[in-house]
Amino acid sequence: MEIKNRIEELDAELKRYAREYYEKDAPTVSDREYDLKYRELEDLEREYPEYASADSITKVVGGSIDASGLGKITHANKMYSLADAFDVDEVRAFDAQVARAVDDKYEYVAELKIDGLAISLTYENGRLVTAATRGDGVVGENITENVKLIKSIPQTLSEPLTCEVRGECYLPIENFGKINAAREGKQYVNPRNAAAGILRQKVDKDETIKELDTFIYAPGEIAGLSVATQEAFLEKLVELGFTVNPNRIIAKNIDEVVKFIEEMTNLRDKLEYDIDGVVIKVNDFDLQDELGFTVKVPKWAVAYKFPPEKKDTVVKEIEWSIGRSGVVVPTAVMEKIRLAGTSVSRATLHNAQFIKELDVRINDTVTVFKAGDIIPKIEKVVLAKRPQDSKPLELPTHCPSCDSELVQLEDDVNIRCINPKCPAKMQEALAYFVSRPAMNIDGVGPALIASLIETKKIKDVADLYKLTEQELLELDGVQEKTANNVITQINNSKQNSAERLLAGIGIPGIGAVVAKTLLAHFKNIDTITKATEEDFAAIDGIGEVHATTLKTYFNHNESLELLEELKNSGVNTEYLNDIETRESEFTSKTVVLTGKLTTFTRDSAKELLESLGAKVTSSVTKKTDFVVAGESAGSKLAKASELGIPVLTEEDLLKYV
Ligand code: 1X8
Repeated sequence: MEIKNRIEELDAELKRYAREYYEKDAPTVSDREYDLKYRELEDLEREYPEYASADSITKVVGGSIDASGLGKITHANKMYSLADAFDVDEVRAFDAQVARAVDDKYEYVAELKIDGLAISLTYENGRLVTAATRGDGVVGENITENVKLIKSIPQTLSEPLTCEVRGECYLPIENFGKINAAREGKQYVNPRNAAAGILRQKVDKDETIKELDTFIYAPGEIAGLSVATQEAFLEKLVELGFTVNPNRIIAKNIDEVVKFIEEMTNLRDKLEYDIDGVVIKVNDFDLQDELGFTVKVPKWAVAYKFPPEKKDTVVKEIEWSIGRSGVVVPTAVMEKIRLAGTSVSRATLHNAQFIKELDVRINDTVTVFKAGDIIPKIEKVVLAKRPQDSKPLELPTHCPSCDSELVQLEDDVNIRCINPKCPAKMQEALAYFVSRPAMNIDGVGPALIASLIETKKIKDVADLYKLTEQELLELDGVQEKTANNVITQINNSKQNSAERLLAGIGIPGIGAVVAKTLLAHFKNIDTITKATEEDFAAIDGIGEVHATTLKTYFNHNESLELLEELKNSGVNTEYLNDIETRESEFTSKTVVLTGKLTTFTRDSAKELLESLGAKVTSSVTKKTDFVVAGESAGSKLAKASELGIPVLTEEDLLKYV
């Protein structure tokens, strides 16, 4: 997934910058750029803590655990996740499974599923000794000091018990609003992420920690508690001083569970905290033991997840912005609503065709949902609520950035700005040209691109290669070191194998993979510019649409001139990565790289593995054949051992170089 890759990429980049800064005393980026990237990483990790690596630069400085870092705690026994049920049928199927496995009568406890952060609390002789996040289920972060500030967590139990209990830490919706209002800079996106951010920060005296609350609901290690059922356990928790959620039932059968689910679905909007479903557990602990666990989840419990929320709101205006290839991207700006934990006021309308099909108009009421639980999308227009005087939306005729006339090509769902000098388009095009999958020019960030365009120092990608250090120094805030580095990076990129150039120039639909296929076949860009549509279409992996787009692109004189100009500046147009794919143990295998590699860079390890016939992917699944782990490998390594996937080291790879 893109976000995960971005997190990994930022972490790797920032670690390199930090090494350059601290160890080599030779920074290659400005402080501002470093700070912006650091903040982007922090924000992403806060928003997607599941992708944050345990040794991220935001937690570890200079390769060692930061003095104020949290540290790790290995759970006494694994903190399992639950199997999901996405509808009532799946809840009934769960019950059928329980019924098959259990001879006696059984009952369920149904509780709310709190949308927070799972925590584990350990008490010795009635005193709180450690607190940990769930982490990857095996190892969590030590949050003991922070947890001591949460009022609902007793530091001393009413009995001197030794036990471990688990529950959810959450931020009440009202406190979420308060904290965001008081927060300078970036807002937390929802209470869950806010809770994660607040609870896992290094500063332990932060006042906002006091705003967190908890519900405890699960036994970790409770040998001394002498309770035989979940319900008795929950009651005991209250006696001991914990806060337990009162919304629960003991259900004699699955119909009662289903009724509870319906009631809780209606209650959801009225609660002061976010919930994302209902947890159903077999009540009796002996029966739980009898049912046992799969490798991943208990067989005696299931989590019913609420379907994605949908809500109606009103479209106030349509914003038009310009994308990389001049595509005009419409965004609906709507009245703010709270949807699945976040405030929503914008949704993409994709393209002109989409707008036509949806027939959305200003002041229309629309039904909004979140795709993949993250991205707000408009499902439909509520026609019954359309104002009498409404008129179909008029598509823009001129570019919002450069005011040149927009065009819609035949069979194209988009309207486009075809002005090659359009600044908005140029910004996007340049950002893509320098990006990792394309020319991979480090140090040329969005801010630098913007000022280069604004000061008219560049008007297309070819101008990058004509930049001088002097010109860079004329820009605000550019120091000599930065200027020097930028020029070096740009110069270095001239030696790239030509598929990077082909991917970088932004032919619609031609990304890194297609570009590589083309260069592997034609060997250089000159030949590609002269190929026919049939030549293209005959290549494995090149579709008819690609073939047409390529031909159209190279039929334009401007395209050929641009390539000529790049070539004259010394940019390589030959395919250099002509490595024969060798037969090896890795041929047709799926490999995941993780941790810090020292002998290889990520790219070179990937390239080597690919030359050995492997497919390199980013997440460890049952389909993964090998994991290559460097230093401080985290959750992916844990996952590999869990799944029994062979783990290799860098040295193992060296044999193939
Ligand atoms: C996760 C959660 C559970 C409960 C409530 N909220 C959650 N987020 C509960 O049992 N009432 S259980 C659970 C888990 O086992 N992963």
